[in-house]
Amino acid sequence: MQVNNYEVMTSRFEKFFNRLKPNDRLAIFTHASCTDGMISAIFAGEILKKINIKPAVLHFTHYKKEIFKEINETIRKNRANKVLILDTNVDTVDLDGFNEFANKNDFLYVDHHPCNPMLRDSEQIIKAESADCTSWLIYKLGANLFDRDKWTWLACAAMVSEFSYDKKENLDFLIKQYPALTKDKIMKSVPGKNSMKVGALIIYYNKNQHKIYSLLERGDLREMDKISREVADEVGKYVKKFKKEAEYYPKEKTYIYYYSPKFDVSSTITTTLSVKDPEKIFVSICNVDDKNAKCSMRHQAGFYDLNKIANESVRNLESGSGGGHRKASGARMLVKDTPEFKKRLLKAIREFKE
Ligand SMILES: [Mn+2]
Repeated sequence: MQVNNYEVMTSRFEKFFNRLKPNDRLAIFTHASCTDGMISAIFAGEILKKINIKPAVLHFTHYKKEIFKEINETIRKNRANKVLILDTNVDTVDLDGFNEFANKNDFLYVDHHPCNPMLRDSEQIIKAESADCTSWLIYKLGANLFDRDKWTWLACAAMVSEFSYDKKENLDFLIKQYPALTKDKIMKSVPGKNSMKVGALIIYYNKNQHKIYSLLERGDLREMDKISREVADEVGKYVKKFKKEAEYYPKEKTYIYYYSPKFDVSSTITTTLSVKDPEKIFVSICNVDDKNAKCSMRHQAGFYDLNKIANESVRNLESGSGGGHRKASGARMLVKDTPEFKKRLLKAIREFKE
């Protein structure tokens, strides 16, 4: 059940942190590769510093069907007796797993993804509306628990990246901090730029979440600026190379480019190209590691349904998965299957023109 009352939420939040004891072993789970997941964990860490508790483990995780296998295993390995779950939508992805976990553990779950209607409300759950991103919730509900002034800039960056400004009260809060900010030019505002910088850190240190955590925790803005410039340069470099080096299929109006950027910027690159040339289909294929490849495809004009096309192109491929939205979609497959994937992709494009 979604909770909309901040007094109720604050009381649940404070109760959890107030019952932590110095010798407790706390496991924190948060959403990996996500600005909100990362900033939520930083704020929780600041609260814990205040009460002299060092978490036994901080674990970054992705949504998946059996997420509680991973959570339970991590709890067991780290002998944790208290658990904090942030921004991970676990009630929707694995409700059975959650219910079983909830019976056995002392925990707090803070999240803002649409609530599973079957989720039973409890003192240990804070499920807020979507516009109240998890970082914002911890910032707001933790008013009595940590020195927030130092962190307002980062809370605002999270709010921009999660579209929290769609709610009037949240937009008002942002404007109070940054009077020049307007909703239609929000990405040009200070928190808009900061959200891009945090996003660049997440792309750059893709596989090393703890490194991102420590940079943000230290507030190393110099390093952040440097990295976001480097990420922007890498995007710029491949946007230029793409049309020159990609294979072009005139009948399918499709560019396919197989390349290896220094870090995972392929979705930004394909989006950038597609916005400029909306009638074409842009396809990036990049290796994730020696065995696995990922593809991102974009087509703005809407003559093709990329969700269907991505789905069709990976059907029955070993470890293949694909889908997304009509204009923006993605797929994963084994590196050895990329030639077959390309063949199927072009065939699906020919067949699914609407
Ligand atoms: Mn979130």
